[in-house]
Amino acid sequence: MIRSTTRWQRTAGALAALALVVGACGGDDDTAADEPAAADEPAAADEPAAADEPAAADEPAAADEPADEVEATQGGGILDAVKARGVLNCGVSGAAVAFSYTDADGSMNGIDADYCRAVAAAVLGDATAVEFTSLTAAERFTAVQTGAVDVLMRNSTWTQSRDTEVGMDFGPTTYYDGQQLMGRASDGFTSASPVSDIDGAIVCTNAGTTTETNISELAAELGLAITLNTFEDYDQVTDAFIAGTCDVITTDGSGLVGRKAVQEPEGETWVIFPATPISKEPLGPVYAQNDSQWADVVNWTVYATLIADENGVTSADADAALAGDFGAEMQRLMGGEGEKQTFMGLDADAFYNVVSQVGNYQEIWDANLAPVGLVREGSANALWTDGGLMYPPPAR
Ligand SMILES: N[C@@H](CCC(=O)N[C@@H](CS)C(=O)NCC(=O)O)C(=O)O
Repeated sequence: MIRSTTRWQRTAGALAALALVVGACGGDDDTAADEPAAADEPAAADEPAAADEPAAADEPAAADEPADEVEATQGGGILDAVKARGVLNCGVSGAAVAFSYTDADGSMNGIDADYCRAVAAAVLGDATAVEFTSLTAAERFTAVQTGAVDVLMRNSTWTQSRDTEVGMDFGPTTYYDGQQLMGRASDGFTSASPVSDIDGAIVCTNAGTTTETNISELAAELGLAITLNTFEDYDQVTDAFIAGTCDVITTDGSGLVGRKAVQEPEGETWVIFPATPISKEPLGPVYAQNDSQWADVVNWTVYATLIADENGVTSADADAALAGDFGAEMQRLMGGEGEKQTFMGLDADAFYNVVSQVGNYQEIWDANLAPVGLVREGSANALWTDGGLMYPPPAR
């Protein structure tokens, strides 16, 4: 299902830089405020609500519980299937700013889209050999289970339930994120606003996410009365916010920064709070369980971009790295003396193709996340040598 290009994508180019810092708002929709809905139970998340009708809170459903009749058909052999097909089927959002969104020219852009290209470069030697499939949060894991996609690069949080009962395996985290909320400064929020300031508010997000379960649980713990409305995708969530039918929207902080950068209306100030996210959202590749060869391929593709970053090897340096100018580890990783790529069913130059065609992690960041104002320095996404959590194992 390929989404059409939306109005906000046309403005994606005109992005204002914005640091990952924020402000705040308060429920000013009096009607919502004085009839607090039973907000502690999240909507039946996997039931995508009718497009613009928010799903009201009733029976909680395990957000991404797969439909029983879905038969997991991926018992291994994904690498050979992709090689035989000559194209990588990659699941993305298509509506997640800076992560995966369909550009005005129809191209798919963002850090998740670039990691789809990196896997295609590693397996097929061609970063363009990707078939992108846009999936809502509620649809995404079924597409992995049924083999409709070989890998999911869709700002998906690694959780215990997804890594077990939902039948997924998770690759290295490509973006350490955390859930935050966004409201209007004109409603009184500031970047220091506590979560309790949303008491009585209509809070909106997309269905099938950790987002809705996180905010429901926290609201219950804090004894807040919120009305939680969920929508099929984030375009609808942001449209409802702009229309004023939502007081506050919530998702991963990076998603709010992206939406603020491309959709904040003239004369209105959207602020993100609280300063410390309310959850851990380690976002990364997702693929079917029980295929360790495919897991190695996807995992080491991500590690290759981080090891190149560690060694300061950019896409322009791939040849010099292959020649040994950046040391033995980089020479191995590029396919030179003592290469290890062929032990996982790849060509020796698999990661040479990744770095030369897509870039290292910093280049991928600069191309997709920096334009919306996401700052890597000082964040959990910095390299371990700079105080962050990015710590790829050694290529030896
Ligand atoms: N990381 C969370 C949330 C993922 C999520 O769906 N985020 C939103 C906001 S950025 C999104 O991708 N929206 C795009 C869409 O709805 O397609 C999860 O894995 O459940």
